[in-house]
Amino acid sequence: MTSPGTGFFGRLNWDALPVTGLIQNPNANEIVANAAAAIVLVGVVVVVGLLSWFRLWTPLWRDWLTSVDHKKIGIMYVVFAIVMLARGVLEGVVMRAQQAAGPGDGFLEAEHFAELFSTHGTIMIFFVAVPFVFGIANYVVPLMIGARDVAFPRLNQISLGLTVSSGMMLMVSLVVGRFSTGGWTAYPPYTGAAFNPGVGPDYWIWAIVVSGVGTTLTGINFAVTIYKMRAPGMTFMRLPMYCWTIICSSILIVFAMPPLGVAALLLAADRYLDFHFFTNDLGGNMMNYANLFWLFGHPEVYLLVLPAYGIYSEVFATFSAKRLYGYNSLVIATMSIAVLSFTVWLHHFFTMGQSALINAVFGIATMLIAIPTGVKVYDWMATLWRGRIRFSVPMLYGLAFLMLFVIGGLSGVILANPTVDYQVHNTLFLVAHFHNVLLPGVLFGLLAAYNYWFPKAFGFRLNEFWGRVTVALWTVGFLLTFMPLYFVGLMGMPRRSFSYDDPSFHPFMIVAIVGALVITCALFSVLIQLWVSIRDREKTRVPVGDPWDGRTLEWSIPSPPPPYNFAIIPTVTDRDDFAAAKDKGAAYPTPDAYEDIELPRNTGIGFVLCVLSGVWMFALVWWIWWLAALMTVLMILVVIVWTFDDSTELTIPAEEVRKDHEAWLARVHGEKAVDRDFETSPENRGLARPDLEVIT
Ligand code: HEM
Ligand SMILES: [Cu+2]
Repeated sequence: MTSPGTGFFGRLNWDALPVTGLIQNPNANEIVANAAAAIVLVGVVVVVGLLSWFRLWTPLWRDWLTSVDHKKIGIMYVVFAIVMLARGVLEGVVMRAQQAAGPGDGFLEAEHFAELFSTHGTIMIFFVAVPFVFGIANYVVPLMIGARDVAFPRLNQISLGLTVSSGMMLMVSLVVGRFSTGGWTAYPPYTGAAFNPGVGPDYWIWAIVVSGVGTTLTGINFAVTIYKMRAPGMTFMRLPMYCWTIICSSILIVFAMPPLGVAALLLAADRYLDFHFFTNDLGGNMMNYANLFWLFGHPEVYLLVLPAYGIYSEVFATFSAKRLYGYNSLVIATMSIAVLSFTVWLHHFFTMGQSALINAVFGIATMLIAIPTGVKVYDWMATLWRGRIRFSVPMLYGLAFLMLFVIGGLSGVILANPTVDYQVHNTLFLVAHFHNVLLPGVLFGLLAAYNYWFPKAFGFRLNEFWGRVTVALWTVGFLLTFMPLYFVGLMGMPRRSFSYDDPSFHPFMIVAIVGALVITCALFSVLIQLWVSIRDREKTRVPVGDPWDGRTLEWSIPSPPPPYNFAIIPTVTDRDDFAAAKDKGAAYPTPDAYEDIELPRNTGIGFVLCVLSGVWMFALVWWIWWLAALMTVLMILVVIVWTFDDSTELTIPAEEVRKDHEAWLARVHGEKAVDRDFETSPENRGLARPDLEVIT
C-alpha cells in the first residue's frame, strides 16, 4: 500500500477531479483532459434532459431496461457499442493529431498520451468490438435458428448489465481520477503497485474482470442456445454459416476469458494485497502475466473476427443470389481457426527471450492459420463468381473487406516470422497490421451487419445513399490513416510514443491525421444515415420482412418481428431453408393451428446488478472498503432472492398469435413483389420475388 487512503472515502479526494489540475496548471494537456470530462458530463445531462422532456423514463424502464427479449438486448448492446466507438475514434484522432504536430513534444504530456492509447485500446476491444459482435448475435441468432429466445434470457440481461457497468467505469475514469497508462495489455511490473501506485490500473483491472464475467456468461449462453434451441430439422450441417461462427466464437470465449480474468485478479492481488506474482523480486515473474494475457488475447481476436466472417458469408450469398460456395469447407475452416487460435499466443512475445526453437514452432503455427483463412477467401470469391450481384451497402462493405483484409492478413504472416518480428515489433508496423485486420475485418463486418439486419429490427431500410458515402469514407479514411503506418513502422518509428525526433516520419503522420479526420467524417456519416433513414422511414418500410431476398429463417417473419419471433416454430428441411421454400413456392405457409406461446417475463435483475457492480468497482478502485463489502453482500443477496422468483413466464394466447399472424399473411399476399434490381426503391416493401431464378 503506497498512500494512506484509509478514510471514510478511501483515497478519494478533490485532487481526483481533472478541474483541480486545470486550476493548478492550465495548459493544452489539461484542457484536453477537462474537455473530455466535460463531454461526459454534458452527455449525461443531455440524455437525462431528453428522457425527462419526452417523458421517456417509464417506457425506457418498462420496454427496455427490464426486457429479457434477445432482440431488445441486442439493440441495447449495439447502441452501447456505437457510443463507445465514438469515444474510441475521437481518442484515436487526438493521438494522431499529437504525432502530426511534428517532431518534438506535441501538445499532450507523455502521461496523457499513454492514457489515451490505453483507454482507446481497451474500449475498442472490450467495449466496442465485443458488445457489437454479441449485440448483433443476440438479435440474429435466435431468429436464424428458429427459436423464441436464447437459452438463458435472464442471464443474457445480466451479461448486458455487467458489460455496461464496466464500460461506464471507463467513462467515470475521465471525470474522477485517471485511467491506466499501461496499454490495453496492462503488462506488469509497470502496472504493479511499485511503479503505478495510482488508481489507473485498478480501473482497468475491475472493468476487465466484470466485463469478462459478463462476456463469459454470454459465451455459455450462445453455445447452449445454438446446441439446444435449433428448430426441428435444423441439423448442424444445415446451420447458417453465421451461427457456425457464433458457436465457435462462444466456445472461444468460454476457454479464453478465464485466463484473462485470472491474470487480472492475480495482478489485483499484487496491487492490493502485496502479493508477488508478477513483480521483479520475491519470486515474481511477469512472463506468467504475458502468457496468461495472450492465452486470452490471441483467441480474442478470432472470437471477434469469426462472427464478422459469418456476417460476410451471409451477405455474399444473399447479394449474389446464390448458395454460399463451399459450405462444408467453410465450416471446417472456421473450426480449424478456432482450434489453431489457441496454439499461437507466443507470437506476441517473440522477443522476450524464449529459445529460437520455440519461436520457430509458434511462428509456423501462426502461419498455418493463413491456410483456413485462404480457404475462406477462396470460397467467398467463388460465391460471388457468376452471381447476380447487387452492390447494396452490406455488399460494398464485404467487397472492401475482401480487398483490404487480405493485406492485413498478409502483413500478419510477415510478422509471424520471428526474425522479421525482431525488427518491427513495437513499431507502428504492428499498429498498422492490427488495425488492418480490425477495421476492414471486424468493424466493417459489424457495419455490414448493421445495414443488413436493420430493416429486420426496425421495419424500414437504412438510407442507401448515405450508406454508400459511409462505406467510401471508412475505406478512404482507413487507407489514409493506416497505410502510412506500415512505412513509418519499417522506418523504425516505435508505437506508443508521444514524441519523436526524426523529421522524416512527419509527412506520414500528416497523411495519417488527414485519414483520421476522414474517419471522423465516416462516424458522423453513420449518424447522418441513421437520421435521414428515420426521417424518410415511410418510404422504406418493409413490413413483409424480406427486403433483400434473404435465404435464412429470420427473413421469413415480419419486420419488426413480434416478441415471440415465430408464430409457429418452423420445421427445417434444407440448408438456406427459406430460400429453398421460396424456390418451391412454399414460402409463407398458413398454419393449421396455433398454440399458446410462453415467453420469459421482464425482470430488473440485470439493471440492479449493473448498478451494484458499478458501485462495487468504484469502491474497490478508491479503496472504500465498507462500500465494496456492502456491495458484495448486496449482489449475493439480490441473486439469491431473485432465484426464488417463480413467475418467470408469460403466456401469449393462441388467439392473439393467430390474429397477428393472419393479418401479416394477408399483407404478404396483398403486397407486390419487386424485382431484385429495384430493391433500393420505395417499391420494395419486403416481399422478394418468389420466382427468382437462383443460380447454384
Ligand atoms: C477508427 C479510427 C482509429 C484510429 C484513428 C486509431 C488510432 C490508434 C492509435 C493512434 C493508436 C496508438 C498507436 C500507438 O501505439 O502508438 C491505436 C492503438 C490501438 N487501437 Fe486504434 N484506432 C482506430 C480504430 C481502432 C479500432 C476499430 C480498434 C479495434 C476494434 C482499435 C484497436 C486498437 C488497439 C487494441 C490499440 C493498442 C492500444 C495499446 O497500445 O495498448 N483501434 N489506435
Ligand atoms: Cu496473436
